[in-house]
Amino acid sequence: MAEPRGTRTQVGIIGAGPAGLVLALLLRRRGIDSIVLETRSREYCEQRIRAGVLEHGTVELLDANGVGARMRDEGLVHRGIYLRFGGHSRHIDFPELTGKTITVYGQHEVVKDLIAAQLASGSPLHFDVGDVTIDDVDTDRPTVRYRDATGTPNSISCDVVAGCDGFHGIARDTIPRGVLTAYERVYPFAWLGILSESPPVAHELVYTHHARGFALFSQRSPTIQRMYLQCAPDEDLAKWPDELIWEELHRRLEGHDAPNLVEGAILQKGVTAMRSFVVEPMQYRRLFLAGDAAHIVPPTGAKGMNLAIADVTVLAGALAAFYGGEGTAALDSYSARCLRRVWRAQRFSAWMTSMLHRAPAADAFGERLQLAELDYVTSSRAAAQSLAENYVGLPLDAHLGDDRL
Ligand code: FAS
Ligand code: PHB
Repeated sequence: MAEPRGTRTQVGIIGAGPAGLVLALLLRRRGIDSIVLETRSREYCEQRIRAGVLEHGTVELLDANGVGARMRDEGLVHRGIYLRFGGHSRHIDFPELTGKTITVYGQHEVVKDLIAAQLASGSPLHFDVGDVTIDDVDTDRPTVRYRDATGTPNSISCDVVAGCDGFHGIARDTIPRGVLTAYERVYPFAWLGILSESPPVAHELVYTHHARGFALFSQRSPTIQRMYLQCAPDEDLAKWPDELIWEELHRRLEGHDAPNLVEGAILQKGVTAMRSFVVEPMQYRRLFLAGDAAHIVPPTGAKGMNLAIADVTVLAGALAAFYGGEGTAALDSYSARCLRRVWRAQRFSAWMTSMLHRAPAADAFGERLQLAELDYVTSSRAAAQSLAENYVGLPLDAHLGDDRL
């Protein structure tokens, strides 16, 4: 076995999802060195279909940091969403309520753009690594050890390690037992998602509340759609032939002015579990957790990827202060600053989820409450503005600590 080759960098980044790649980009723009380690292949990361909605602040951040060109060309700028219930669709007008818009652009497209930028910059990004561990995390010089794509052992001595390795990564579990407190809610349903070659049902996203369950009609392009059906948490995909999926999507759209659902080839289908999860704190000594490594939101509020990017925006600023000679105050407050936004996103995502999904144990009273909530949020400006400001996203530079009324 070859001797482990020792490398040194300022920030070791574990994971090449939106969190890890945006962090590497923001650090590079500040002249801070990092190395990104990713267990999967480049192809896998670029083909993994996940989120689809970019908040206003996320779009601005990607643009401002030189990776927004294709997003601007191919992304779909949306001025609102539809909430469909009782057989009617009601529009929430984002610019009218917030002055902002969102952009529909697949997460895998964002990841492609970020990987291309990272590789073009010459900054290290290693795919297909294995056996990643974080050692000496209790010291000011943690070491990341891993096997590279050839199986050769390597080590990286860092000032700081960023755990951007998602919900199933190793960074969170590196933190000693007893340090973290986990908060979790697992929902009694999941989403059956498809990617189809078909036209959109409407010009913007349609979230539907229906007695048979929730459905979401999202988009990727004028010819590729992303749609979801609420299903059981242990749903057997084999019991969902294409024709049954289309039949159920039609049924959950039925009613007045029903949007026009045109069927087409289903290119991909899968079941996504629904959970809310947060660990506190999001840091331990020189290890900082960001994105899904620290929190998971149900996708109903389209927050997951945007929250990951918000975390690393805070972390990059704190690291710039640290390397700029301002000490560790910003690093020490990283977790507290992120968690205020994380819990605001958790609240919004849980609220959207409870308002729109049919809980298995739902009773008639509960369904009437949901319809009252939907009626309120589509007929009260104050309620609609609350939904809109959370959906388009809080400004990334919002210091949530000083916004109390
Ligand atoms: P990610 O999970 O994206 O990235 C972590 C990376 O770390 C991965 O590439 C992984 O391979 C790598 N990794 C793991 N362990 C490692 C190790 N030991 N060493 C090195 N690398 C390691 N959000 C929405 O807003 N809308 C949606 O519709 C939506 N749909 C989703 C569907 C699915 C199936 C899943 C799992 C998530 C979905 N999400 C959705 C949430 C998703 O978009 C996440 O919030 C987003 O990917 C978070 O980004 P990261 O924190 O970078 O984590
Ligand atoms: C998506 O396009 O994948 C998407 C959009 C909005 C959501 C969740 C997922 O709330």
